[in-house]
Parts: sequence; C-alpha cells; structure tokens
Amino acid sequence: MIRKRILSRKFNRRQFLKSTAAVGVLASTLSSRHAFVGFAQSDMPSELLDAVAGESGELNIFNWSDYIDEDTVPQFEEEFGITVNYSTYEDNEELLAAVKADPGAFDLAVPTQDMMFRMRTQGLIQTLNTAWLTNTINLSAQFLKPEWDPNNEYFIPWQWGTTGLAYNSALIDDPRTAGWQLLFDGASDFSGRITMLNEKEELISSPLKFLGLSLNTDDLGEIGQTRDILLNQKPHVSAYLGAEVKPLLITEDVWAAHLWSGDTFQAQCPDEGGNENLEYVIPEQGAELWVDGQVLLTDAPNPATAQLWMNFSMRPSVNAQLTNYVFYATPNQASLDQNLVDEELVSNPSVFPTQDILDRLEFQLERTSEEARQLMCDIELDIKS
Ligand code: SPD
Repeated sequence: MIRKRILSRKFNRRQFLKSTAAVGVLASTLSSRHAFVGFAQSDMPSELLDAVAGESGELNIFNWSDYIDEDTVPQFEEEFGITVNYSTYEDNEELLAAVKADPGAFDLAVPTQDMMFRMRTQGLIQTLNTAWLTNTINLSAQFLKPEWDPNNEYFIPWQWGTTGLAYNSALIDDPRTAGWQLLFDGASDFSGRITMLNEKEELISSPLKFLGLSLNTDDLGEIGQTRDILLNQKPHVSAYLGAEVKPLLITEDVWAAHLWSGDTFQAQCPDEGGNENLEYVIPEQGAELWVDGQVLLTDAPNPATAQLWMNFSMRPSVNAQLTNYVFYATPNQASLDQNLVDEELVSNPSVFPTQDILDRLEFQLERTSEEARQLMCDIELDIKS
C-alpha cells in the first residue's frame, strides 16, 4: 500500500510562471471529541455534522502526489478535530489498482473524469449526499452538470489542467517545440532525454493529437496509427512517468517531457529550486483537457467525514489556496470572483486557457467501444514490453 508524505517537496511562495501557450501555439452538533476552532461553521449542514460525529474521527484521503497545499490538511484537522491520513498515487491506474486491492483503505480519492466513469461502472464509488454539499454553488458553470456527472452526484472537482509539453529552452532551440512534433519527429535528436506519461489514455492521446485526430476516437484504424509512432519513439524515451520527472527536468537529465501544466510550473519555480529554463507548451495540434474530482469510495469507512472534506474543499478560500500552491486551475468560480487566486495564475493562459486555446482541447471520455479499448491495451503492451 502506498503511504507517502503529503508532498514530496516543501516549497515556498512562487514568483512567476512561464509558458508559450499564449503565443500561438502559442457549527456544531458534534460530540466534544470534534472540538471546533474558529471558522464559520454555517456552510456545514447540521445533519452532516451529526453524521460526522458518529464516525471514527479519522479521514483517509487518496490523492495524486504534489496536489495539495501544505496548510490545507492541518486547517481541516484543527477546525473539525479530525485526523487525516493522507496517501498519494502517481496515476489513475495506480489509484484503481490500490482501491481494488484494499477496499476500505480509503474514504475518498481524486480520479480524472474518465477514470471516475470506470470506477463507477465497476461499483467502486457511491453517490454523494448532495444536500450536504452546500458549497457546490461555488463551482464554475462548466463543472456543474458535466457530461461525466450530469447530476453532480459522484464527482466534486478538485483542480483542472492540461496535458502538454515541458521542455528546457536553454537546451532545445528548435521550432518543433511548438507541438507534439518535438516528442515524435524530434525523438531521435533528443534520444534518452525525453519522457512520456505512463497512463495509456494519455500516452495514446498525444500521437492522436499529433495526427490531428480526436483523442476520443473509436476508429480502430486511427488508434492503430499511434502504435508505429510510439514504437518509433520508444528507443529514445528514457522513462514513462509523471510527476516524478520534475527532479530530472530540474537537473537537466531530461530535456523534454510529456507532462501536466501545474507540475511543469512547480518544476520551473525559482523559489523551490526549480529550473527557470523550463517552458510549458499546449501543442498547436491540440491536447487533453482534464479535471480531477473527489469521489466517495464504496467501502469508505467514514462517508460523512469524506463529504465534510469535500464541502470544505469547495470553500472559495480553500480551493484558491490549492490553486495558488499547486499551479493548477480552480474549478471554483467564487474563488475567482473574490479575487483569491493569484493574478499571475489567472492571467496565464497555460493555467487558465483562453477560449481560442480551449477550442483545441478535449476532455477524455470513457470509450464505449470494447474493440477500441482492447486495441489501446494491446498498443500499451507493445510499448511497455
Ligand atoms: N501532481 C498532480 C497531477 C494531476 C494530474 N491529473 C491529470 C490526469 C489527466 N489524465
């Protein structure tokens, strides 16, 4: 079982972010055990607090690495008298395997929207008590009644972002940095210095976008074309991994990576010993847009406490604090309206893409075609074996 520190690094306030996306392609009825401190409790329904009082006083959270402000858990623990056990994973497949292997180990997890659908289909998540989640009113319109959760009854958005290209501009001076061509056409020129994300949905999405195709295609011929691209690239890829690439980007052992927006900015941040030569590009051919959201696991030992946390996470101040720390985008419109998110983030189109960039992005949806899913598994096997 994965038990890690909350964060693999401790960092201070960041000063700036760089990207090239803009250019073209650029209250209380609880028992005394749950002693409340401070903050107005009025946003927590008394029925929710009563239910929490009947649970263990602990909460088991399973989330992506490097995806939370270091003060958020202590704030929740202090305000509600709950002990949080916080564990992390590196990708959706690791999350799925851990939840299946150890039912009841966690109360809530934070899958991406397409993985939420798979978890729901497999009976791994349960419906939320929407009457308890009063802070849902703070969410941005695009995350209310989304295609993957039309009744907002399974998935409480945490942060959202894009999957693009991180590269070192001091080491790579090449027009191919405008898009996916850097990682595919350019692979042999940067042999051993490039990494790709590990999850098959993301791995296969990038050559699909490189080819100008939808990342949601069910067309076997289209999906099949990605096999040769990825196999040709494979000898030059030093590893298939996600957030763990950050130290390698900082030390310049890796020059270019298929990576998420916020993690690239974390690796770039000078206040954290980052590498200021790193740039983040949303490729000109388009890329994946995603949202990670909190789900209540079927075997959650503390379902009410998990929903207390979810409602807490939708406070404008709490979600803005997350965004200001992890450099992903908040799904919380109230935190934007109240100017709680750092201006340097709000105005950065690589963090909050403008409409012209959004037009080139796609959410990954669960594939309905069994043949398409099987082909993707076969391709992954070829690439990883
Ligand atoms: N360090 C946190 C990274 C979160 C990335 N989630 C996005 C996955 C898209 N498939």
